[in-house]
Amino acid sequence: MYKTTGEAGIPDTPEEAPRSIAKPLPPERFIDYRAEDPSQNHPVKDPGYNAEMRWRATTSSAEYLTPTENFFVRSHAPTPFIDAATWELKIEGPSLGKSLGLGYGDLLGLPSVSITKALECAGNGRVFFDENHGREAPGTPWRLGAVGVAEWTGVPLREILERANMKPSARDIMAGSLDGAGMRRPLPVEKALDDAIVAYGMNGEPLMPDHGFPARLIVPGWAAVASVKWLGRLFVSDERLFSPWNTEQYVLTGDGHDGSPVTRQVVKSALELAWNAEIPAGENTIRGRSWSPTASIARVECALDGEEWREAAIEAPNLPGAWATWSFSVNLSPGGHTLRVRATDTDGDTQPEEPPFNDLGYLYGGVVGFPIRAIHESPH
Ligand SMILES: Nc1nc2c(c(=O)[nH]1)N[C@H]1C(S)=C(S)[C@@H](COP(=O)(O)O)O[C@H]1N2
Ligand SMILES: [Mo]
Repeated sequence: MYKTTGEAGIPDTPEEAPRSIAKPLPPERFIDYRAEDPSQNHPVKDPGYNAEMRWRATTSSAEYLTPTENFFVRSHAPTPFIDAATWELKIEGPSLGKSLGLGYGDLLGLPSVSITKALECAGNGRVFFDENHGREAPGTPWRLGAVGVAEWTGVPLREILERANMKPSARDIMAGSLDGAGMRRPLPVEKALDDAIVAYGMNGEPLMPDHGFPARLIVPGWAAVASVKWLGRLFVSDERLFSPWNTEQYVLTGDGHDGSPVTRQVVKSALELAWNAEIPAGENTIRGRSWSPTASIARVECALDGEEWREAAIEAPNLPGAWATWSFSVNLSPGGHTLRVRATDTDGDTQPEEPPFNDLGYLYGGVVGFPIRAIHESPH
């Protein structure tokens, strides 16, 4: 059966595992929300196992893909250690002609694809509902580092469902996880057949334990909660399926929302600088990235200290559903500045000034003003 083991001396229960996220989280590269961190504006010890990537030039400049060791982690339970030799993905349910059980070797033997896509938490940017609009929402106060772009390798869900002779009447697929969270998150069949994959590779390597080894879903363009890690079961039904993961959590409520599950992400932007970065006064090239759930980036505009919007120079690659890097030249007088950034994708979706609020603080796509402090260079 499914076996999680405490390999590498890292046990898998919170009591025994002070780390509970397996990979190193050096403070210069991550905000570790498991610890009270007085250097943060929002010190928090939240119930999850969450680590935010820091946006800064030293860790995210030259490479298009987010290095796996810098990729954010968001888990509801400690990272489990699953033995690939005994792992099995069960595909079952009334909408299938036959049930399947795929071992790790079976999965690796099926037709595969590699896709370069963003993976982004539903709550990325949540802190700005409070900071920019005075609407505080519960949950991890992510700034903009709960996102990364990776090359994901795996088997299209379509290939697996075809092998199980899925019936045309199928509607929903419940994806079940093997970690302590026991996630059960339904995915509509149309999205499953469109572009979802069962991924076993990330940036050319097997998945790391924190990111779902041996296999996870990747559901491109959708809030990352759909991309269930440590996948153990796919249950396919003719009925709409429900669990707390699409009725209580990860739903849009309040302010006129109807309680439906979070699906598609929104356009966002970030600077490749620390929050409140200090940079030399004078001519500067500011670099940043903008991303869209489905499209490429058509335009990025920046405005310094309330001046007019001017266009940033977008660089290649600019892959749909991933991100585009860009640069913008500014002349900074010594002192504090604010650089506002607004991206528009090739579908015409733009970052609004007033993003719609929802009670749980998901899908913050609003324009953010990035604080920068320009300082005199010390004479040499
Ligand atoms: N099994 C399982 N899958 C999961 C989660 C989890 O806690 N358990 N968290 C989800 C959420 S909310 C996010 S944002 C992403 C984070 O993926 P990452 O840790 O690989 O960056 O995984 C999703 N899949
Ligand atoms: Mo998330």
